[in-house]
Amino acid sequence: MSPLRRSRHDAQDKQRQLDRYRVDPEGRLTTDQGIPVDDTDNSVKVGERGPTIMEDFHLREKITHFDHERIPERVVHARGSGAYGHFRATESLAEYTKAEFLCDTSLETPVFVRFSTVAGSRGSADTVRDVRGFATKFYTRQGNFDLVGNNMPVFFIQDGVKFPDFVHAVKPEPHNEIPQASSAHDTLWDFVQLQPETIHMMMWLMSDRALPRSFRMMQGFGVHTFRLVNDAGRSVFVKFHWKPRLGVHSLIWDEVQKVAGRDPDFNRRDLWESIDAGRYPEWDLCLQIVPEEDEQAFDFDLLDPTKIIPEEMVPARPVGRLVLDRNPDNFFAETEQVAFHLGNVVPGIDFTDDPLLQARLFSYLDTQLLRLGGPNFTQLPVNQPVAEVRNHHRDGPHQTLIETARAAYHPNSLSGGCPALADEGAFRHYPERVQGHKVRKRSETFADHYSQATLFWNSMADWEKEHIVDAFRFELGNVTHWHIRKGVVGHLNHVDHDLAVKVAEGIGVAPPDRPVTLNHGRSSPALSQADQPGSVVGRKIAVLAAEGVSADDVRSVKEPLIDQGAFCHVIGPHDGSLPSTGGGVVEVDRALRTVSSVVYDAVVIPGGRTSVDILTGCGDAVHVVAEAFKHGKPIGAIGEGIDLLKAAPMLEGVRLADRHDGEVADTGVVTQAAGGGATRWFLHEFTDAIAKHRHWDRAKERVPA
Ligand code: HDE
Repeated sequence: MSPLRRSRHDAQDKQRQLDRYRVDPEGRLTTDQGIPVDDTDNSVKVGERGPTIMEDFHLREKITHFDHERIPERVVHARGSGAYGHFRATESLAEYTKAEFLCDTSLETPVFVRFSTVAGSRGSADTVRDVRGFATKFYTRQGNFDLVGNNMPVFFIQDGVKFPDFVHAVKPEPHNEIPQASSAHDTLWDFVQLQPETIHMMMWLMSDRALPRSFRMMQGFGVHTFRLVNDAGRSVFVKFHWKPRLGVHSLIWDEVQKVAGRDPDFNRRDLWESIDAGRYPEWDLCLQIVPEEDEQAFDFDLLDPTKIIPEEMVPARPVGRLVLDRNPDNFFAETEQVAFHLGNVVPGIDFTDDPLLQARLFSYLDTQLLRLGGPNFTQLPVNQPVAEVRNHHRDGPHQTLIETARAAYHPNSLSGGCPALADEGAFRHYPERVQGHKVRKRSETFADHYSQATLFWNSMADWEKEHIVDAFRFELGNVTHWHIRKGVVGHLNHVDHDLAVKVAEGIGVAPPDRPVTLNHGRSSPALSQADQPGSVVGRKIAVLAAEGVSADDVRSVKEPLIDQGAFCHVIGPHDGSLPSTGGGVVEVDRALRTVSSVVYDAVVIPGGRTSVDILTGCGDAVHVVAEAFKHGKPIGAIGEGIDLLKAAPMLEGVRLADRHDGEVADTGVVTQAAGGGATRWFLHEFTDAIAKHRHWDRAKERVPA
């Protein structure tokens, strides 16, 4: 079979597997035993007002099943959402690996990806300050490969034995289970000040990376150094990166707190709606490859998961493309029951001695046994490989296979010796040479906890630095023990003196009077979120309108934005339609009371005298504009719409179009004085402002929001 047909085959196989388990919602109601049921509203009683009888097997079965509907939530990464898609290599990596899905550019490998927050419970809000999980299951022809990564390239600890300590510290405090899904409390920062290996990761956690605008706009990282092994048995070290086609973009702190109330499902909804609308998110798989002989070539240890390899030292080379194009049918069956395991690797991909990675190899299978109730969870449709599975495992809870072979052991003669051992294509562990004494110790090469935290700080744009300082002030401002606040400031003084002073000044701690370590001055531009690629695809735009709005202005903005892939909602004072200038009507997509500026990426105000007068007199509408301005979002106004901007308390220093100056774009505020529909200039400037994501160079401090 040609490779292309084979690859279609794999995707179809996965689809067929999933289809086999789909339950047809049509047909008549039955019990689990298939017995028809004609009344599920009344239990069987002795007389109409009498006691219910135990004999009612439908009642008993229905209630019992309900009582057992929940499984334990993941101890970390409990809240998540997932999607199916596919991966295709864009160049052959046969020089480095024998993993077929990375070598054959004609293969389309089906995948399931689950994104998650880490600390919160299943019902917590999406937009909390946290790391995001980015776990990918590749259903390859050589078996399942799970790349279980995060949206930050480093981790809090260096050795897996510290993981329970770290998780206990960041989870809600044990006496009152407060705070939910937040790191702003004493136990986490106590752990941080006593465990300086956390500092680099804390810089990432305090940065905007912890507040992603969308899963579609998030990078992913394998974090650990892995190995690739080629056909000849030669190995190289590798770091895995996912780079989103839409660029890396974030929300800001004031916004995420409001979104958590307005739409706690913000990121989940965004992923779902984008895929539903055919705006499929895409990522490039990029690899940093390091020859084995360069293992010692860096001033950090490649095995230390609190370190990155700066991309300026080893470029991240794009080698493949991931597309997510299908939402699951059933959240529990698929997204909740998907079971990732770092130890699921295919021939050509292997582990290193990173002590965090090594502990993870144990943890994932162990946790699935508890969470999914036994060892047969690989038979669940979402977990089943497309590769054939044959072995001597037998029985266990929820066994669905009906094994027909008599011999469940190897070697055997009764089943003809089957299944036979693989002769080719078997996974063979890389024969790394290891020698040493058994010691409970950490390598000296793991001792530098500050240089890369400084590198991160130096690489930030001014506005990113401002957000980091604000985040430290907020988090430490919630810590009640002063020695903890002081301890953290002490560590920050090793990262950068200016940072330590600014944080200290905001939290009532005496600022350090001199630096302990001199800032090395190095930076890595790849770490900053400034100058990211951007686009209007999947962006949500609010069009503020009321009775008497200009239908031409609405249409001329909405249609081209939708054509370019944006979601565009007319927000009106109420649901229904609005009479417009010119006689027609404009349909309202969302009533103002059900939304807020924080769930949109940009706001535009069409003209129409009456409409603008109504909006100017409406506090909620004025607030939408002021808040969008405060959050750095693009704002557009046409004709009389400009008057609403003037009514919002924000115009200090912003230039607006007037009769002499018909079109002005200033710090993301795009205005066109003439009505009668948006001009090409307006559309170009406004879409460009949306693609830039946010506009930080505004005087917004005095704007209340
Ligand atoms: Fe995990 N981690 N982890 N982790 N992890 C889990 O597995 C664990 C670590 C990551 O969407 C658990 O099925 C240990 C690093 C993701 O289902 C558990 C250590 C990275 C997900 C577990 C780590 C991750 C998990 C909880 C330190 C980034 C969600 C439920 C030795 C590279 C997967 C589960 C999903 C989930 C253990 C550290 C990523 C308990 C012991 C580093 C994305 O097994």
